[in-house]
Amino acid sequence: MSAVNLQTSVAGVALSSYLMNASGPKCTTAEELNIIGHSQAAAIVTKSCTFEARQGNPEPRYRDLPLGSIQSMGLPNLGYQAYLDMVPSLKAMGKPVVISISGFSIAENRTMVTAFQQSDADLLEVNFSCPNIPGKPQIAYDFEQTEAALSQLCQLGDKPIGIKLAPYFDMSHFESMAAIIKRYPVKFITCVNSIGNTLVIDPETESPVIKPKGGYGGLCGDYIKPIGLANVRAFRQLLGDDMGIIGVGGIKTGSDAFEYLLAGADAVQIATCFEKEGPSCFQRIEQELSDFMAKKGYQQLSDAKGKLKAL
Ligand code: OXC
Repeated sequence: MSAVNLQTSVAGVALSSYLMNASGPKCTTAEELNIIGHSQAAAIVTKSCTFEARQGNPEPRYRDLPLGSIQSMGLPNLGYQAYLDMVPSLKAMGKPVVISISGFSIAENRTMVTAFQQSDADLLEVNFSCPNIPGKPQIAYDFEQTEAALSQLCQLGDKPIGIKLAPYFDMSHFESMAAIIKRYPVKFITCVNSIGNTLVIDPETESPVIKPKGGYGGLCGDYIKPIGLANVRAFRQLLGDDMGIIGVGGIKTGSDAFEYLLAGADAVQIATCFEKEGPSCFQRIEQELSDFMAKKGYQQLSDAKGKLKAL
């Protein structure tokens, strides 16, 4: 259907196109995952699971904003066992299954990674960067903890392990994280998670727009696209062509997706746009990306991947 060939792969797993959902909105229940399975998304990505099921943070915990959203969901999910039980029915929909795992300790992550290593899931994305759990700082900002976790989680089976990273803002942080990643068999990275602990205030009510953590929440959507692009670009340069890189942050058009391709992403994930528009966004953005690339005379993703031009 696409004039341009949008087939790609991440960590050796073939994808029929460049776009999938992010572990974020509308991917928690079997019903929601079924909708993704029947959409044009190239893979089914689950909501980050924890050891036990969670209701998540108190409401209101999500607010649409003019250029995106702020949220502090607090990892509401069914608990890892439910997703483990769901793997066969998700796989039956005929596309790769990406399991997002977000334990509150290395021991919990070990247990969950071990369990999913023995399942038919295709990729395991360990979330080191949820900003919304009171009292649990993001592992991705603690380089020692990140290293301690990777040293244990990468040896639990042959399925490709990736990590979902927090947004970094300093070159030295890109370099430190890349050096750690290189020491372990991490097969892919997903960057970026929301920008944590931002504050949106309603001047009429004189309060924050979300309740958890006194209003501090993860900023998503257009606001964070330049940060997502910078993280993908920096890690592509530091980690080389063999690292799988999935870009996330503010993708809502084909040209947004194309910018992530130029920065070096192998695939992209859609969060806020999927939340606002629903599953038709995957086909629309895919078509827009194909049209945009066709107009430039490109035939496949590799024609432009990582080929950001110098000024
Ligand atoms: N990042 C996550 O990893 N999780 C969700 N929000 C976010 O920004 C959540 O559930 O709070």
